[in-house]
Amino acid sequence: MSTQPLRIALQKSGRLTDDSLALLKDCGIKLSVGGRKLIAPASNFPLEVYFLRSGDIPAYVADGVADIGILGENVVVEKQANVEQLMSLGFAGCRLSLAIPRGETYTGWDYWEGKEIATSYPNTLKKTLDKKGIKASVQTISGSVEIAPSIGLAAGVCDLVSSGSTLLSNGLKEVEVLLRSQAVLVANPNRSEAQQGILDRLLFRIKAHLAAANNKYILLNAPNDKLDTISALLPGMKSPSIMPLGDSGWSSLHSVVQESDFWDRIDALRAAGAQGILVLPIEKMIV
Ligand code: PRT
Repeated sequence: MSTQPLRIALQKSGRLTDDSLALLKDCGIKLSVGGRKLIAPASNFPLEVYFLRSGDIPAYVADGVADIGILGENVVVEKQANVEQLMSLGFAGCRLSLAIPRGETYTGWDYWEGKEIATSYPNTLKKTLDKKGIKASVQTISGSVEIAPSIGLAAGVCDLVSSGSTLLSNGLKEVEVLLRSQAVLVANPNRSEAQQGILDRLLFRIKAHLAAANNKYILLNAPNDKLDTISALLPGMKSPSIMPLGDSGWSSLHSVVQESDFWDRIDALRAAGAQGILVLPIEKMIV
């Protein structure tokens, strides 16, 4: 009996599309994507891709039309659909923020009392206002939210921000962050054993890819009398590999360092006496 493929919903066209497809490619999954196809099967993995609007993905996954999906966490929160959030994927970072005209003085949450706020995220905004005990009027609009104050539709906006240049060019300033978001993998909570098996294989590959992207392979030379200090700065996956150099009194250390504190660690290694430091990208990392 042939295995039923796992169905994954991806954004058809937009900010998430390229990174979502690149992630599957980095997981070694080959798709026949082309033309205007809405469904693309993988040729070397039991996966079938459905291309949908990202706003529709929570409902499709919750209803079981797709088994899993990739979309912004902001949409998962807003749609309140019955989906399980499996993991963050590290791209499409943004925040959902409140913004007001630059010339206005912001006085904190009380500022919003009795005011009108334009947004495409009414559920998330209303929930936050309720939590803060603020009574404001939420105007739901589906696009070009940032022009609402200048046309007299609202006192402020609640919209997604990444670089901040859209707010700037519309004469607005960010005053509160409601939510920080990135792309996430979600799943229908009711999975068969077979679907779970395919999902586990996919998760294993995604984790290996993300771990590799967040780490670097490092090689360096260390004087033997400094080995303990330098090794302590290189916890790696277990501990560094240490090999004697031809030059007596010196050793070569190999390890893995995290991207997040990479430069601080390099500074500490140099200060501790490390020399000839080489840093290489990692293709995949199985932890
Ligand atoms: O697919 P569908 O049509 O349903 O969705 P969509 O129109 O919302 O898609 P798209 O491609 O615009 O956004 C998809 C996802 O990308 C969002 O749900 C977020 O998770 C994520 N994302 C990351 C962003 C941004 N950054 C972003 N900056 N989505 C939208 N923006 C917009 C924002 O609304 C504002 O208009 O970009 C503008 C602000 O950008 P900056 O850089 O000027 O601050």
